[in-house]
Amino acid sequence: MKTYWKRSVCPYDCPDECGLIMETDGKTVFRVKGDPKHPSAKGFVCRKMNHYEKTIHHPNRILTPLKRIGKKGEGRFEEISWENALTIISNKWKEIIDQYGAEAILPYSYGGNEHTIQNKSGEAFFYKLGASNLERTICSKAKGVGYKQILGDTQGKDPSIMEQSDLIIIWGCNAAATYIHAYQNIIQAKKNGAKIILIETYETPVSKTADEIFLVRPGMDGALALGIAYYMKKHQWLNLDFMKSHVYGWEEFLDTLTDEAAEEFSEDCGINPEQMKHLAQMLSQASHPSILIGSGLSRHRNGAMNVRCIIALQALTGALGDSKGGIIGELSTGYALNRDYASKPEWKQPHTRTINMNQLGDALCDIEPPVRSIYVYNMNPANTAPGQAKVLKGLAREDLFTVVHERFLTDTAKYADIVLPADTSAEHADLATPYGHLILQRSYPVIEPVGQAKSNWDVFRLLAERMGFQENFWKLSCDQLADAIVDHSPQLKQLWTEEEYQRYQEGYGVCLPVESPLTFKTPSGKVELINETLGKKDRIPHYMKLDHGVYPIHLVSAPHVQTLNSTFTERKELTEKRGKMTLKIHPSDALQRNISNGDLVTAYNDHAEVVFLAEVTKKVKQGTAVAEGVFQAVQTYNGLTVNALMSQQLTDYGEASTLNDNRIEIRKTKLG
Ligand SMILES: Nc1nc2c(c(=O)[nH]1)N[C@H]1C(S)=C(S)[C@@H](COP(=O)(O)OP(=O)(O)OC[C@H]3O[C@@H](n4cnc5c(=O)[nH]c(N)nc54)[C@H](O)[C@@H]3O)O[C@H]1N2
Ligand SMILES: Nc1nc2c(c(=O)[nH]1)N[C@H]1C(S)=C(S)[C@@H](COP(=O)(O)OP(=O)(O)OC[C@H]3O[C@@H](n4cnc5c(=O)[nH]c(N)nc54)[C@H](O)[C@@H]3O)O[C@H]1N2
Ligand code: SF4
Ligand SMILES: [Mo]
Repeated sequence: MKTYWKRSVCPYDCPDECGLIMETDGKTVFRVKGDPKHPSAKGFVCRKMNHYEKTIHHPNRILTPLKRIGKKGEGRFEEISWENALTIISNKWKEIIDQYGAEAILPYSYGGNEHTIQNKSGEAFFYKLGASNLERTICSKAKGVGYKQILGDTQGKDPSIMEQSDLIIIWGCNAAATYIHAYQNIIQAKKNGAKIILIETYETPVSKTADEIFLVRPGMDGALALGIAYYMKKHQWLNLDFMKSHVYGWEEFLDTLTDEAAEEFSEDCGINPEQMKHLAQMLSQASHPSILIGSGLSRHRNGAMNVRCIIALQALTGALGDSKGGIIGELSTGYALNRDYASKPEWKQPHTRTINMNQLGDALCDIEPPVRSIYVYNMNPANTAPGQAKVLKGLAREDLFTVVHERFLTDTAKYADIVLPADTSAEHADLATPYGHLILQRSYPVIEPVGQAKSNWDVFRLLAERMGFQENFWKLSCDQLADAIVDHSPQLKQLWTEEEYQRYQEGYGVCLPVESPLTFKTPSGKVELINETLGKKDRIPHYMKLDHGVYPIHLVSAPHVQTLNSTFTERKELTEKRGKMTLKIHPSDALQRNISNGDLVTAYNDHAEVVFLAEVTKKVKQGTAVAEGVFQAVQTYNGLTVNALMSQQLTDYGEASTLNDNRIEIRKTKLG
C-alpha cells in the first residue's frame, strides 16, 4: 500500500488552529502529527488531535442520513437515502414557510468547525431563506467588545511575543489545556527568566508553571484590576511618557481611583491590599509585561467591563505600545480574508427577528411566534448551551421539526427528526482564520468522504437547490468556493509577498505581517481609557458590582484538558482519563455541609438540581465551586450537567453568555 503525507489544519474551536500533516492513501488517514513547517504548531499538537484518525474513522461516525423512529431524545433511527432526507426537509420547510413564514425556522450553530466555508456558508443559506437570525455569542463576545471599547480595531498581539516578556500574568486562561502553543511560549519565557503570575478562580494545570497564584472571587476581576491601578497611581508607578502621548482620558480615569474605592475593591474581590500593591509593583517594574486574558472571566454580567479594566492596566504600564508585551488573548485574522463572500451579509433580510443563542430554552419554549423548525450544525446545544433543562424541554417538543447535521449521535442529534451525516476537516477544502495567532492556512481534502458524509457547504448547496435558490453561488464546489474567496480577498496580495501568497495557496501556514505596536486603530488614534461613545455610566472603566441573590457558592464551569467543549467525547481513551462528572469544593465549604471527598453531592439553584462527585480540594477558593468539562447525558448521574445550573442571562455588552456567573447551594446526596 502506498501512503503519503498531506498538509491540513485543525478545524476546531481552539485558538491554536494547528497546522497538521496526515499520513494517508487517499481513503484512510493512518497517522496525524503537528506540521513541523507550521510556524506555531512546530510539529506538536494536543493529545486530542495527535490521534485525529480515531475520530475520522470512529466506529460511531454517522455514515448515512437517519430518520427518527423512537421518541425524541431516545436515539432510535433508521437509515434513509440523501434523496429522501432532502425531500422530507424541503417539503416540511415549504409547509412551514407557507403557513407561518420563514422566521419560524431557526438555524443554530457555533464553532464546531471554525473554518471559513464550513462555518460561514450556513449564514448565506439562512439569510436567503429569511429564517430567524441567530446571535452567535456563547463564547467570548463580551471579551471582544471590552477589548474594542478601549483599543478599537487595533491588531491583537501574537502570543509568541511573550517569549520576550519578563513578567507574564495569566489572567483566567487555562492555557495548558486551551492554548497550548501560547503555553509553550510562556514556558520558554520562564526559561528565559520571566516571572509567571496566575490570577484564577482555582488552581488549574497552569499553576505548576506559576511563580505566584492569586485566587480571585469570580466576576470580580474588574475590582482587582482597579485595585492594582490604584496602587500604581498611589506610588506613581506609571508610564507617564506613554500615557501623555498615547492614552486618551488617563487623568480622569486615575481621579476615580480613591482610597475609599480601593478598600471596596479589595474586600469584594478577595485579594488583600498588600497583595494588590505587590501585583502593582511587579507589573510596573517589569520592562515588558504581558497579560494573557482568557475568555471565562468575561462570561459574567459585568464581563466586558472586567476585560476593559484589565486592559487599562497595560495603558498605565505603557506595554500596549511595546512589541514584547501588552495584552494577549484577543486577536482576529478575519480581516485578511473576505469571509463575507461565504456568509453573504447582503442577503440578510430586513426586519427578520434575531434570537440570542444563549436563550435557546426560551426560544424553543416561550417565544411568539413559535420556532417550528431548528437546523443544528457545528454545535451541540443539548450539552453546551446554558439553561440545559429548558433546552431539553424545547428540543423534546413533538411539533418542533429538528434537523441535526453531525458526525456523531450527540445528545442534540438524539432529538432530531432527521440527522444528516457530516464529514470531518480531512474530507473537504477550507480556509482557516485563527483567533489565537497570526497564521493563515488553506486546506485541501486529504481523503474522500467517509460513508455518505457531506460537508456543511455541500449540504447547504443541496438544500438551496431544493428550496429553489437560483444564484450561481450555490453551484460552486467546495474547492471552487475556496478559490473564489481567495480571489475576492485582494488584501492578501497586499499583505504578503508573492512568495508568501504562493506558499499559502500550496497549503502552508503563513504569518500575517505584524503592525507597529503604536498603531492604535481607535477614533482618537490613542488607547481610549475613556470611551466617549459609551453613555455617562460606562465611559470610564469602573467596578460593576453585581447582586448574586441567595445562593452562597459561586459556580465556575471550566474547560477540560482531555476534551474540547463536547467535541472528542466520542473518544473513550480521552473521556476515561477525564473521569466522572466532578465538582471541586473548598474544604471549609465541604465541612460546613458535612461533605467528604468522593461523596455524591447535589448542586442546586432555581434552574435545576445536578448530581456530581465531590472533590474536596484547597485548589479552589472558598465560596467557589468548579466543574470542568462538558459531559454527555450518559456520562452524568441524573441526566443533567453543569449547564442546567446556568442562567440564560446576558453580559453587560456583546449579549454574550454568563456561563460563569451562577450561584448554587450544595448538599450531600444519595442516589435513590
Ligand atoms: N482542551 C480544551 N481546549 C479548549 C477548550 C476545551 O473545552 N478544552 N475550549 C475551547 C474554547 S471554545 C474556548 S472559548 C477556549 C477557552 O479557553 P480559556 O480562555 O482558557 O478557557 P475559559 O473557558 O475561558 O476558562 C479559563 C479559566 O477562566 C477561569 N475563570 C472563570 N471565571 C473567572 C473569573 O471571573 N475570573 C478569573 N480570573 N478567572 C475566571 C476558569 O477558572 C478557567 O480556568 O478554549 C478552547 N480550547
Ligand atoms: N459546561 C460548559 N459549557 C460550555 C463551555 C464550557 O467550558 N463548559 N464552553 C462554552 C464555549 S466557550 C463554547 S464556544 C460552546 C461550544 O459549544 P459547541 O459549539 O456546541 O461545541 P462542541 O460541543 O464542540 O460542539 C460542536 C459540534 O460540532 C460538530 N462538528 C464538528 N465539525 C463539524 C462540521 O464540519 N459540520 C457539522 N455539521 N458539525 C460539526 C461536532 O461533532 C460537535 O458535536 O460551549 C459553551 N458551553
Ligand atoms: S484542538 Fe487546538 S491544540 Fe489541538 S490540534 Fe486543534 S488547534 Fe491544536
Ligand atoms: Mo468558546
